[in-house]
Amino acid sequence: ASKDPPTDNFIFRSKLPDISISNHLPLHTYCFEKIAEFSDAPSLISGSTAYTFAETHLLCQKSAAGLSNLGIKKGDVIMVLLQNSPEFAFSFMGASMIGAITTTANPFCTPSEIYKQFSASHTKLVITQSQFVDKLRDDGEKFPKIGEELTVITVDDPPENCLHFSVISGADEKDVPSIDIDPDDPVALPFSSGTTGFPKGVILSHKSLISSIAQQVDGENPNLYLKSDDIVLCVLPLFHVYSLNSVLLCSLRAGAGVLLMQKFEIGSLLELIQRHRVSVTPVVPPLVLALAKNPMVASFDLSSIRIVLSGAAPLGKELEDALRSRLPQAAFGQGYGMTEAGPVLSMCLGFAKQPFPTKSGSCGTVVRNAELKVIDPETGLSLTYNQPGEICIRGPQIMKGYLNDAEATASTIDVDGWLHTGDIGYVDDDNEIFIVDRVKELIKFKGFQVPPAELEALLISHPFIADAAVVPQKDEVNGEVPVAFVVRSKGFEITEESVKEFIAKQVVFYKRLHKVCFVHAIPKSASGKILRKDLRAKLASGSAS
Ligand code: 4UV
Repeated sequence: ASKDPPTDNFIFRSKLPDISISNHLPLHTYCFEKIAEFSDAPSLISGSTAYTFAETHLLCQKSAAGLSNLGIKKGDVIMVLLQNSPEFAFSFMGASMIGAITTTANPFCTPSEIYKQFSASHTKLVITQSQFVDKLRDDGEKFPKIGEELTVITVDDPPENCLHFSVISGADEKDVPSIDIDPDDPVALPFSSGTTGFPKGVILSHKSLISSIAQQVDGENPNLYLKSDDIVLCVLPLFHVYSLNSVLLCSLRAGAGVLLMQKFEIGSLLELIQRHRVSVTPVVPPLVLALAKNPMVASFDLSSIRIVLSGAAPLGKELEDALRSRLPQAAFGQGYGMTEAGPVLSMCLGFAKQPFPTKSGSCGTVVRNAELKVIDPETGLSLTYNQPGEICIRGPQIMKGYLNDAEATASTIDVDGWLHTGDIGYVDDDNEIFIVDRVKELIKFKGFQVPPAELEALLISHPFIADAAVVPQKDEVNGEVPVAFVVRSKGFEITEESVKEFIAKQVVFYKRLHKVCFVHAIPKSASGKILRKDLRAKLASGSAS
């Protein structure tokens, strides 16, 4: 149902003044706009390879030409199914340069999860690693035949019928076709379940991404001050919008180097921070936990770190304080993002060039050139300082909408342009935002999205299961874990272990069930909606078995 606009508006703004944002440009033009100032500085660092900004820009142009030579046209979708690597950036920016759209996908997803994104996005070409190609050949799914109907490019040795990345990165940059790009044209298509239901394609335009980057790193006093001598850690996966936007795209724009890591391993992470003098570390709460608690940290020199940004999931104040005492020289704070919001809603003002004092536990202040309000979820009326309610955001950075889902778009962005986040929070007297709860279905395991609707559909497909509901349970290490309430079909026996296994076979690791509680019925409202609050309360009170 579409949300009625409230009758009054109490709007929160940044403490930083609005700036003029060049969001009439195509994304790649904007990101590389100031490249002459730092063309020989390192841009992408991966293993023993480093690409300067000039080399990065050239390889993006060559990839654009190469994609075009392979028949990719304006409006086409390519899927980037990669772990963090320089080729991720070349592919994404190359696609942007020819007006194509990148759907970023998690290579650790199962074939069926990848197929859903592949088919919903109408992907024309896939860029991946050889180890993931078999997922695109899975018999259970209807992937087109590789080499005949589907072009698959690998960044390492290509398996049968695949092409090597050099086919695109070796093209002549002069072959980039000249394309007219409208600011409202889509450029990125990450998938998110939003406030309800299944993962959906989130349409981010050139204008929305430029606006979001500018809100962070542009202006005389940028909210997130990145300098050309910064090295920014890129350990968070680039298929997630947090890393894509706040790490890769912001660094390209600001001239900061990006240190790419394929996976998180505490020893190599610490060693790399020390060796490359990493100065900015965007992380998620489980990484804060590792940095705050792991004894190995004491044996490394981490004095180069000047900013620790945590986002994508709630961070406890105690944990924040614990890491602060280990890295006393660093500004520590949070960003609050949501894929649909472009993604950043708020950012710690302690990261600004002229920083403001901030409190631990806060998610920062709303970004500049945007409006934030907090509404009473019952009445839709907006609330003032210190009153918790649903956070809504409006500005040029938010998504255009969901791909081919007008209904989901209308229930997320109201007629006045406000995006309803499904997060409950308040704004304090210093304009700092505190998130206290989530009213949407979404579960976040280490910051990864776990959409309950997806797990519920899988559970109900089991012949021995009559009904099911999945809700989050708080967890010290992972933040939240998915727990299922299951009603057995009459006369059938099924164990907790077999339900867990049934799901584990079909989903990426972070969607696995941590507990199954058998019940006689799933509590539902008169209209048939699962009463998730009741189930969450049951778990929290320990009365669920
Ligand atoms: O859609 P999504 O997976 O998106 C994100 C994006 C996080 C970003 C992005 C850019 C940044 O610079 C940054 O610092 C963080 O997570 O999930 C959106 C939901 O995740 C929860 C909240 O419920 C969102 O609606 N969430 C995100 N950040 C926080 C958070 C936070 N700091 N504290 C609590 N919950």
